[in-house]
Amino acid sequence: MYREYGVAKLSGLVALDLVEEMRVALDEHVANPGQWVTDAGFRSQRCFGLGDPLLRGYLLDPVLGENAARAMGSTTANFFFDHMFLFEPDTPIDGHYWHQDLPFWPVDGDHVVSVWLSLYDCEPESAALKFVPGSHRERRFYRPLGFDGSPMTGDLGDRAELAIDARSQFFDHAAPAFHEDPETHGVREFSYLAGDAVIFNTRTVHSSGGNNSPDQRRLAYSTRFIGDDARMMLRQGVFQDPALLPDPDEHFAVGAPMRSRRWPRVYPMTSGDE
Ligand SMILES: O=C(O)CCC(=O)C(=O)O
Repeated sequence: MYREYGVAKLSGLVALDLVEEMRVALDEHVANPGQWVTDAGFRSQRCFGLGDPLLRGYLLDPVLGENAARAMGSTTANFFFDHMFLFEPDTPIDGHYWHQDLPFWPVDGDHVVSVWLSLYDCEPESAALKFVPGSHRERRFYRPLGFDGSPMTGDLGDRAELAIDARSQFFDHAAPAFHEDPETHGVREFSYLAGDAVIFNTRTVHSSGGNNSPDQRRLAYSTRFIGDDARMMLRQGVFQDPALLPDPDEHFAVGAPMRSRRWPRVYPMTSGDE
């Protein structure tokens, strides 16, 4: 399923008692956001979970890592980063924000995967994540835009000179409005119960349609993993999230394997690991 469609459902991934504890933990981070926050009508926050004992336990759980490794077809899975998305009730959006994740990130490869966990029940009307199955097989990316549709440019600081001309990796346009003709594009909608997840290739096009429910909250927590073939990459002229670069004292070279103390091995565990 995952290999063919670039997405697969993981029903009941997390038990309800842990879901409830995670809601509380995530709400604390919503109230006290760290550095990496975006508000586009809905809240997106990333790279905060490892400092939180409860969330850290979830993010580095070897069972989650094994799911990721098996889906990717990789012998290993390293944690890459965590990313929370919150739509309060009645947060409609104008259209969709169809996108692939990989071109926003300083990484390349097929072994890059996300596990998107829903902390509340959600339906397509209440911002359930939907997908364009098979879009991970397209070797080019749509031009990345911000969640609000604005163009994004990246400031890579000292590392800008390492970025490569990646124009051949991109179409010259952003993702089409797949929701306007869902049947032709085979758009796959899912419904989620709290604790359900989807695992998806970060080349697979995805979006929600905003939260049109007057009373249903939508909170999701994505965990990103990297596997054997993931390589460091910086692309000129597109946003390459600076939160995801290795620490400044660590070696960075385009094409090099992903090695950083920020990206701990989750699967397989070796003795001495957490
Ligand atoms: O939860 C959302 O609405 C967006 C999720 C997403 O884009 C992701 O996890 O990569």
